[in-house]
Amino acid sequence: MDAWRDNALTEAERLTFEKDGYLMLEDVLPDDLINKLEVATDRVGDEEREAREMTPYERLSVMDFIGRDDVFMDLVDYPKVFPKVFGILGWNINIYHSHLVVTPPEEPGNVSELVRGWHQDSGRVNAEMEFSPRPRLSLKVVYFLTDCSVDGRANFYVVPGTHLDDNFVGKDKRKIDPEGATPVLAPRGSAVIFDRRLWHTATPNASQMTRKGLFYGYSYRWLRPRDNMTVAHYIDRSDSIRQQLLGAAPTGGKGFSSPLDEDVPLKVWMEENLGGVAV
Ligand SMILES: O=C(O)CCC(=O)C(=O)O
Ligand SMILES: [Fe+2]
Repeated sequence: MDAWRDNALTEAERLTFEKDGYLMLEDVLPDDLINKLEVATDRVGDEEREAREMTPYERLSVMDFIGRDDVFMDLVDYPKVFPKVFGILGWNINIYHSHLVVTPPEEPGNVSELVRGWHQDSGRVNAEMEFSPRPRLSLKVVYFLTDCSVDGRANFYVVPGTHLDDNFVGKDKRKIDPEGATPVLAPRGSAVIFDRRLWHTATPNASQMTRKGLFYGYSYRWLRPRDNMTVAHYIDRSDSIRQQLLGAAPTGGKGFSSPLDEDVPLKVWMEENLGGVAV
């Protein structure tokens, strides 16, 4: 895991993330890995499209996908990206949610309504947290398997720097682009890390190219998972840090909020490799 040390979050990256609410990392996935991820994504996508009786043109989102193929596990603690995640959130974390999104080109002849759905992530968390600005609590990493470096390809849209503005988009304005709406121009093989509070939306695909993205959500271990996290079949095959990230049960009842070292091997690794870890 020397690679984790070599890829630690830099001060410049931290400042970008704190200022903009997101961070793009280009060229993190090599071609052979992207190809394997694409095969697995297509398989899961085809299975779901059939089960849900969807047309080939509809946007497909599959939650809780990471336990559906070995290759998806490679991204849980991916060396070029995961150090950024623990650099931002610290060590008491796990994956709490995942989704795989396939956005095909629109049906020929269909005039896109360009519908947006501007939001902050996490549903009721935003309604029930009384403090403003609301706390970060979680973030997502999106791995782009297809090239979104050009606008119009179902790009992930954000308004940079809005993560501390709880009311940036009013309830009745969620379907139109607010001022500052920006496509994240992410090339194939890049990863984008975003703060759950950043105002963002999916967009329609006006191109001839299917967009494929894999979303990995990381949160503090004391937050409840946002999907079923069907990964028990991977626990025995995983090293201890990956077990932590997959949400392995702690040694005792208080282990999510007051963990022992055995519950959080990532903490031990950080102390041994990065020197004195705070709190
Ligand atoms: O598919 C997208 O571009 C956005 C999905 C989204 O809103 C999310 O993952 O939180
Ligand atoms: Fe979202």
